[in-house]
Amino acid sequence: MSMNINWYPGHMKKTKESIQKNLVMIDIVFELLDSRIPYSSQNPVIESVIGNKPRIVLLNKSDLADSNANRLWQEHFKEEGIESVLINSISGKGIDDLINTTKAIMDKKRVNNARKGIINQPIRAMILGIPNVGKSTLINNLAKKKSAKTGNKPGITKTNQWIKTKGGIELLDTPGILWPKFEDEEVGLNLAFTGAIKDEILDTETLSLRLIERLSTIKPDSIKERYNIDIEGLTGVEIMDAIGIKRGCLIKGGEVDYEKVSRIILDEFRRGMLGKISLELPRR
Ligand SMILES: Nc1nc2c(ncn2[C@@H]2O[C@H](COP(=O)(O)OP(=O)(O)OP(=O)(O)O)[C@@H](O)[C@H]2O)c(=O)[nH]1
Ligand SMILES: [Mg+2]
Repeated sequence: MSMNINWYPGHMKKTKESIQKNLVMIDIVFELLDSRIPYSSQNPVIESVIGNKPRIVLLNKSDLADSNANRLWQEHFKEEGIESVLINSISGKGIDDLINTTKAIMDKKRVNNARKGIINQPIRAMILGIPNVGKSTLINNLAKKKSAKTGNKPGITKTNQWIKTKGGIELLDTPGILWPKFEDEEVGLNLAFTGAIKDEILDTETLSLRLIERLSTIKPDSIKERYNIDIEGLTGVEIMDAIGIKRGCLIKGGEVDYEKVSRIILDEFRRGMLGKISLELPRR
């Protein structure tokens, strides 16, 4: 599986350098991960990108993940000495927790500053994450009002570089887009299932078949309940046939339209219609 389409070594180097330029201005990094795949959705060299900057892991799309798995991931990060917060960037759930955690981490610095006579200094943060993990959605939710378009057109001054949020936190208005992992097939599939990488990586039918196979192993009820079919003893293709028939995805001659049924399965999974499903658990 080739996933190295948009990222090549020169691009990664430039990305890292431009993020590091911004890091100089900030106090803390909000590292956005997908709660369903916290391992697969983490940039492979995040530590070397941010150096010793404080960070909080934001387990985003937590509404789509299994709540028990969410808890296990939080414990996992805690064991690694990393603060994590469960977030739903659309509803804003978890944002208060994020603000409180940020303040707690930065409190030492605030006390030190106060000693030096520096008071009311805002905490400055920036968001980092791989494509599609929810960076823009979170920025919009944190911004009290819709931030003005700045862009890099000539004549438009970048005045809105910092977005004021609750609790005296200022957020850099442009997130850092990091490259995803592309070392193994399992990670690649996880990224593709959740929509982090484009469907072109793998044809839709194969991707959907792999998802069905995965779900029938980790959470067979998700398929049974959503499509109202008994999948016991069925192969992946037979399950797709059954879903195709249920959904009327048929072409002339009564054959199942695999393209159509594949799209339905992937789309419904990504929108959480098959339930709250975590594809990864912390490795022990
Ligand atoms: N269910 C759910 N969907 C989310 C959440 N956060 C973001 N999304 C959805 O995920 C998709 C991607 O969100 P964006 O905010 O565009 O992601 P991004 O990281 O800015 O993506 P790029 O700009 O491409 O790097 C959108 O369809 C969002 O609505 C969340 O917490 N829960
Ligand atoms: Mg974006």
